[in-house]
Amino acid sequence: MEVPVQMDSSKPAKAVKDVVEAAAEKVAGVLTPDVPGAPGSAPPTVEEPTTPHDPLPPKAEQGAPETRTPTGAKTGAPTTANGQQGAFLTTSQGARLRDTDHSLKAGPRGPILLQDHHFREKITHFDHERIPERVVHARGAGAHGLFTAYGTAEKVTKAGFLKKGRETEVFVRFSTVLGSRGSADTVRDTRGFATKFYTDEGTFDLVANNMPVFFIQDAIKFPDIIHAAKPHPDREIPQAQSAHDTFWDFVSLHTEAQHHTMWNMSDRGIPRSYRTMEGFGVHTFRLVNAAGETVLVKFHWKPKLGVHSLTWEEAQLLGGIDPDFHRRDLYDAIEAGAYPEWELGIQVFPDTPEETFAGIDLLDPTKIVPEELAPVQPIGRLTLNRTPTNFFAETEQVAFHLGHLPPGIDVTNDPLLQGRLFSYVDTQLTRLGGPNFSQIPINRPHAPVNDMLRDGFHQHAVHAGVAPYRPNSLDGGNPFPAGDDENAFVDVPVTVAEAPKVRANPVSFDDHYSQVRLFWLSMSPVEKEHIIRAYTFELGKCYHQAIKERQLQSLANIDPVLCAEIATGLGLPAPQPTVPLADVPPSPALSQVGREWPSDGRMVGIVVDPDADLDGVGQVRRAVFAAGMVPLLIAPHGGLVGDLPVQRTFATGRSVEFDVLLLAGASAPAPDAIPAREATAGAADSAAVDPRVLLMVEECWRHAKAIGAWGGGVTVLERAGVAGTPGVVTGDSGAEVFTAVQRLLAAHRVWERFPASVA
Ligand code: HDE
Repeated sequence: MEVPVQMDSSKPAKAVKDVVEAAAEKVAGVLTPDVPGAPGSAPPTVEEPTTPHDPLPPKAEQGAPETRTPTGAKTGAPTTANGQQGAFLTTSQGARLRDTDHSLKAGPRGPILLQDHHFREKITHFDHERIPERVVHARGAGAHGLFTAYGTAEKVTKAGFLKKGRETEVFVRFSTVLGSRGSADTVRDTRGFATKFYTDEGTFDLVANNMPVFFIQDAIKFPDIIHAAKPHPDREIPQAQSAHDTFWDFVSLHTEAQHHTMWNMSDRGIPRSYRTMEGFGVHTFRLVNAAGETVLVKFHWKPKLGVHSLTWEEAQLLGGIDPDFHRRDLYDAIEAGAYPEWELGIQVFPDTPEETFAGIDLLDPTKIVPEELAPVQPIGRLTLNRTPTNFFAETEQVAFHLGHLPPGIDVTNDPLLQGRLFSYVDTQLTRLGGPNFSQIPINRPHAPVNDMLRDGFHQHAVHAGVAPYRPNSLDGGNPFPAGDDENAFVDVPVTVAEAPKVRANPVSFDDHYSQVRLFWLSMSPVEKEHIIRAYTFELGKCYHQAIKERQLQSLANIDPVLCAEIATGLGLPAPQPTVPLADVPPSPALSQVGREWPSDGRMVGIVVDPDADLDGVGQVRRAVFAAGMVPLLIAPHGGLVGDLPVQRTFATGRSVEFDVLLLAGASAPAPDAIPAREATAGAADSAAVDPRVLLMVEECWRHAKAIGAWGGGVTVLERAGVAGTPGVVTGDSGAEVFTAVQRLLAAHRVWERFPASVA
């Protein structure tokens, strides 16, 4: 069927309606499978369905927690068994209902009767649908996956799930720290990266962040940093950001926070995607092997796609245009089959009584060990391949805890880690309403549970036996402690040096600047410039000059150029350092620029208009899919252009959704365009380009994204004034242009477009 595409600008509404109606039949069934993101597993009908049928299956890429009993046994039931059953509406007790739209009243105009048990059940349950959001990391998104061990850690740990070839189910929850549940994804913040490994020897939770250091060295200060960073208590603003006085008041007074603060001000604070973040366990952990030998380790997640960030302007625009950007990106990538992948690695250090490596205190969570000194050794691969079936049941109810450790992995005396061992269970008691949160489906272990813990709110288990105590004879002595050869978790008997009870830190914790300088010196010029701009923006948003001056003092102690640039932006003098500048070699591994990575799951915006080379566009679209990326067609109207389904219109599309922009057509102003300046000035312009397309080009250019054009698209580049500049390619065909931009995409951005002003 040929689709008439006429854009009669005098009757835009009618023209669009005609196109939509003509295309409607053709669109059904074409749009849904093309690009990820469609809600539901079947396209809806226009008419309200009237025939009862069983619930639709989940979407193909969706998974749910494996069906286990509350005590860890496999049930064999399908994962859909925890979902709603049957074709008919029922009460919560399974009685079928005839009507759920009218409350039971004393006559059509009368009051509601107290008798209406269905009304009361429905409303009461609704009234209690919300649970407290997490006190930190409230905003997050989770996915299921698989961890496959390489076996390279076998020498240092007896953990069974790290034995060669072992596959372990996992659930990962990514998060921001500061914002409320409904806050935007792309704010400047640290990201959580928490992984639950359902190992057959007990669950292992690696509760990590995308930054390797933390603001504080002792857990007792966690409420202080969080109270300072969260919105001000009087007006409850600003939401989900650190650009405010209380945050900078705290970090400038509390200089051990300076290292983490610089990570936040760097591009790491605004990741492009969860898929392009590193993860760090932060603390040093202790591994123990079958012979009882121990090593100290730091855990690292390395993303297959490289570490890649947004620009600050992209992050801000996305906060309004698509506050769910990271969540959508994660789920769309999985749905498109571009499964996010990371390698788990460890830095290994000898377990010496000093617990230091190369002079770095391994118990200080404000310090890293540069990879150049201790390489990250890969021990397994994580693949996220299923999205949750139900956000609340899985992402919201998942409960992580650092004390969820299998035999072979143990903790150290890092005072931050020690405090976390208390906090995570404690917080779940309130958040998940009682002590039985490990029985919620997403938290159920995949190992037999025999814990003698009993009763409590929401007890799902039906325990048999009469003697949940030890020792007993009434249950035949069950359950028994596991012997040395029965794979028990044994706390490593580390010697604790005799010492007075004190509220104090080791002296080595007092160096607050040398590693911040190390991070700064490791950045490429463009990354340094981003850091300068981030500090200048954040401090510029503070009201009080005293706080800015205090923070400038810390910056002077890190680097004079950094301090001077920010001081200039703030209109304040740059102070002199009060400590000698550390003489530290840079760690090139900390920079995210200068290498090339695969581009799976990246978004390719393709601007088309009805006069574009649609055959060429079709070929490029197929090539984009074949390259494991997702093409989004952007056209003057929705529906179809030729045979091709449109995903964005000039009105709904915005550059920040794409990693690269291709222009296949000349893109004359669409009927719903707010006229360009030339038109309002009365000058007829036959070569006019839709102003929203021009804006897309300008933004992509400013954000150092590759741009390609062929055919009529080349004139758009010329109108935008970017033709011939770095990273802007043209060619005779779409295929040729796409090949060229693919190469540019491997470096993430066209970095040379902005020569940085700092060396
Ligand atoms: Fe957390 N942290 N944290 N944290 N944290 C929580 O636990 C806490 C710290 C991290 O997706 C809470 O279940 C203390 C470092 C992640 O569900 C709470 C201290 C690192 C998540 C808590 C820290 C993290 C949390 C809030 C200082 C990186 C989200 C809700 C000693 C290594 C997990 C909850 C999810 C969540 C306490 C510091 C990572 C209150 C006391 C360091 C990824 O228990």
